[in-house]
Amino acid sequence: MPPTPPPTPATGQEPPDSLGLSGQEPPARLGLPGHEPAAADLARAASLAAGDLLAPAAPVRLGDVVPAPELVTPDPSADFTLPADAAIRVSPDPAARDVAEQLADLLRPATGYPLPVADTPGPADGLTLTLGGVAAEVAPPGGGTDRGDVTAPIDVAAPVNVTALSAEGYRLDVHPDGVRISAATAAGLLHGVQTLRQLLPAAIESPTPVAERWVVPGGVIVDRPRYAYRGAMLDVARHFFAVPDVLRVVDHLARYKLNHLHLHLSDDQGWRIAVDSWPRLATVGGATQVGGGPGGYYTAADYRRIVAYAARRHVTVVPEIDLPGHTNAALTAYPELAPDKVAPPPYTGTDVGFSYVDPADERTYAFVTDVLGEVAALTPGPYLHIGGDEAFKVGADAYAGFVRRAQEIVAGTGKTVVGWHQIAPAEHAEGRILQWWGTKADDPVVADAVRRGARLILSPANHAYLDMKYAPDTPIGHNWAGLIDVARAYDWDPGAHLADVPAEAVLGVEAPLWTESVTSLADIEFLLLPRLPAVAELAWSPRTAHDWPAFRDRLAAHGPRWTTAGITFHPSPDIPWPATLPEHPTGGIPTQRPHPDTADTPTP
Ligand code: TNX
Repeated sequence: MPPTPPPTPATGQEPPDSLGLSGQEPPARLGLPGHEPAAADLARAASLAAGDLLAPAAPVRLGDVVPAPELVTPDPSADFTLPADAAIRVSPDPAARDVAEQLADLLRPATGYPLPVADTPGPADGLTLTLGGVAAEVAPPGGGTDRGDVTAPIDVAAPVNVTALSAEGYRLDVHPDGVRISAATAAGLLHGVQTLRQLLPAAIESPTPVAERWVVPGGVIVDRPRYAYRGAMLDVARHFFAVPDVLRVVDHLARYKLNHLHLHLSDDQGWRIAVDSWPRLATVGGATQVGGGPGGYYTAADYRRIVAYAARRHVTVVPEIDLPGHTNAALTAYPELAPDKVAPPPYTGTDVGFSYVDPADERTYAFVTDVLGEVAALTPGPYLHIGGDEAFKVGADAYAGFVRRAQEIVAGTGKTVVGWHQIAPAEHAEGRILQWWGTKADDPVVADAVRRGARLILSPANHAYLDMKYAPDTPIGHNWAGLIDVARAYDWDPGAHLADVPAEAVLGVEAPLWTESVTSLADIEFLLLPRLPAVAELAWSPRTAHDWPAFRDRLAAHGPRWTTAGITFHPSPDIPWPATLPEHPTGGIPTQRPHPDTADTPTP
């Protein structure tokens, strides 16, 4: 008899730190020698007993991964069962070792196994992470990033062909004695770890030990991303979210191989990052939010913590300071920046387009230089986002002049400038990136900016905006760009979406979450899941893998994983969730409550 699975762990509570989901670095590990709870011993004994029995097939199939891997070659005769005394062996490299530690942190809570990490060679009877030590593939000139066009097909017959993988690719080999993940970079290894996590039974998400046979389906996966930029945005300005909430969003990104977190750090309702040279931005401008709550802001230490936590998970933070519009909070703190030099009252509503810093005053450019300089100095990633959307009250020439100078200021910090696609008419700046959030497939002004050298991040509001409602009865969210159920989130092709834009101009895809009506971590997760994995698959998987019925089935298996981990999600009727979906305390739906009127901003 296989061991009886224990009851599903309680859900809805914060998962323990050791699961890597709460945003806290763990103080102590379950399953470390000397710290093992009795339940871990029980789990181990049950697993050993189970190993003596005729092994049933692995519960997960090798191809059941989101986002879909590029190449999957199952070998049902090669399933691997993780033994209680398995070790994790890793190439002697600090970044690879850190990935191995993260793998151990992911597996220890549910298995209760010690899973020591060793960077010495040993028998290949456990989990092995091998850093290929080969040069990462270089993108071709012209910014081409859709590696489907630029690299040779993967040769699965080659022993460990990491040279064919892009910078973030990996190869995962499962055979009866163990699992080997090979990659050219630590980022690739971590993506392989996320795949391995999904190949284990759903109970691996349990924060406490579970009696389970930890079987991994046999065969080989070779995988690499379609786009270099795969992201999500969190608006921490309309409502402020404390550091642990942001770290948990990073965990969700990493789980689905997304590699950029765009933080919308300023807007009319709040300024969310401390700036030493203009201190009142945070202390005065950060003191409220939509609906009039207390707001908040990140100190430099808070922001560094987010950046470091993300970096460990190979996620790059992209900070946005929205200019010249969406600046009411800044004007409450420094009225000298306002066109009429009068401090406006704090704004806690949800209208847009009414505020702006004075583009005709040199003091404004001193402010922009100081702020962007400080944010750049805190940010190791290559990008600085200057917003640029909905400055409705600034004339076209003054706007273009402002953007030109802001772009120069960013260049002076050594960063690459990103802006919402409204900056398109302004002069080209070397390497600039436009984030397109339109709803029509034809945008001649943006196509022209691309001809002048701009690259694009695609966030079509009618597919990728995670603040849109799923359905008319969704309790939070907007509908100005339409309703976005999971099928709609999945139903577009970033490589062919915008007319007159060549595929190689597309750097990648981002799913923004605006938070006018979003007030808690549960709300964030409810809107993110299950749509974020749909966006992730568009950004990561080859177009040839695009297949709604298959995606829907693969995604369904994530419901029990989220519930087991205590993660809220929308149980969308598009998805054939397993009948045995563990009960979530709130049914996964945020509590209905009065929320700001989401009757919506104008269509772009
Ligand atoms: C438009 S998209 C905005 C935001 C709102 C959002 C609500 C963009 C660049 N600007 O200011 O929060 O709609 O969906």
